[in-house]
Amino acid sequence: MTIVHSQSICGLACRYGLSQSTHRNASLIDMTFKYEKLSVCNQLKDELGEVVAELEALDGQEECKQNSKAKQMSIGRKKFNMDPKKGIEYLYENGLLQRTPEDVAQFLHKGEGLSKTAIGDYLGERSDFNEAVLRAFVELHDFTDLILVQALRQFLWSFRLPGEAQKIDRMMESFAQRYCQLNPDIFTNADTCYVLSFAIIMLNTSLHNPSVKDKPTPEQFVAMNRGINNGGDLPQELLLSLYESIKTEPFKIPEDDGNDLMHTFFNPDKEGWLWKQGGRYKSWKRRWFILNDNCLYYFEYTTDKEPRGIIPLENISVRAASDRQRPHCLELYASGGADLIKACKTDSEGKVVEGKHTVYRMSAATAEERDEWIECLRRSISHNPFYDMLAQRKKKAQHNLHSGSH
Ligand code: 4IP
Repeated sequence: MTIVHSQSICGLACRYGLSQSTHRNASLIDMTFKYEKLSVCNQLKDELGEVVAELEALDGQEECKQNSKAKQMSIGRKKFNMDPKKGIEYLYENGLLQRTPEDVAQFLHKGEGLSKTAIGDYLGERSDFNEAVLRAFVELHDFTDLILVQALRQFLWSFRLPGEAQKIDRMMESFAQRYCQLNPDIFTNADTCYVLSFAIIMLNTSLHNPSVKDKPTPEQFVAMNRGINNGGDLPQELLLSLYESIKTEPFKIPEDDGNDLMHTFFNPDKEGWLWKQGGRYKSWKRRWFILNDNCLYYFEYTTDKEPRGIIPLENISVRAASDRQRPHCLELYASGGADLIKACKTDSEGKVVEGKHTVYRMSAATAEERDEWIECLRRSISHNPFYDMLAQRKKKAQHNLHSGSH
């Protein structure tokens, strides 16, 4: 810039026929200088104008680009909420997401504008890629030094658990592994963490759902979780602190759309009066039945807190039956070779004893009611593979000790 400037002054002096002596004329030099400055300024101004115009044009393009990216992102989110797979594909195609599990996991974890149901569905999907996304997603949660309830609160808030048993299983397994990885000294294995996580979710339901009449006590909660730590018991203080945490603060779950796990546990599938025939003595008693959590409960009165009997719907089938004494009968019978149906009841002295039924025969008020019960029972028996998986997992958690010690 300095060089250009001095050259221009010489050029100007020549152009105006100014001699060296005239150069010495201060005012002329001053004038020349001013002129030069003006000229350079004008030149710069022009150049600047061009640059500004160019920048403005670029800005416009960038803004346009950004606008269209933002628009595409919003379309992608909407697509994702309607069909997660299609939404993700759309975001890839428009360069808004990289085809890596980590990038997709980040996007889901951030969750901006995304439906938690859709996130849950995508994460639970069975495919190598989705499972890798699930692992990356779980890794974005930091559960270090959190008690299990707090970790579950955080995890279950980031998406909505889908209703499908296999999906729940995969997600909770990843959760348990991650929790144990970050808190290696609490459980002897991830299965224990998994089983206890479910015990907590169910406890939450039992304690806070008004339709569950039978609220477990802290002692019952401790008893329910006996032997799940490699065949040994978890510290009682730990179980009591989990119980206390759930009792004082229920889980905050993403809003219910009627298809999640909480819904499965919260809402009885069916309830109503039926006549039930005794096991050994075939007298008929009118009982209030509630079908829930893959179990059939019966009560003497609708307001009773304790059921008289509980029939877990495992290894059991249901069919219509005819009876000489009662109309519209249905019966539950043991399938899978067992003679007696696995059940428990409270006897006349108030003790909990095993049931003595090879068949539970019930009579409904109308044929329609009988058919409804049969249908609901069938659905409950067949639709919930989750309980089998949980039972298997529990067995594994209880027997790891034995296999581990050999
Ligand atoms: C009883 O008959 C009742 O029917 C019981 O039903 C029944 O128990 C008993 O079966 C049966 O002997 P009595 O009242 O005439 O003695 P509930 O408990 O609903 O009153 P279940 O097992 O059906 O609950 P057994 O198998 O315990 O004899």
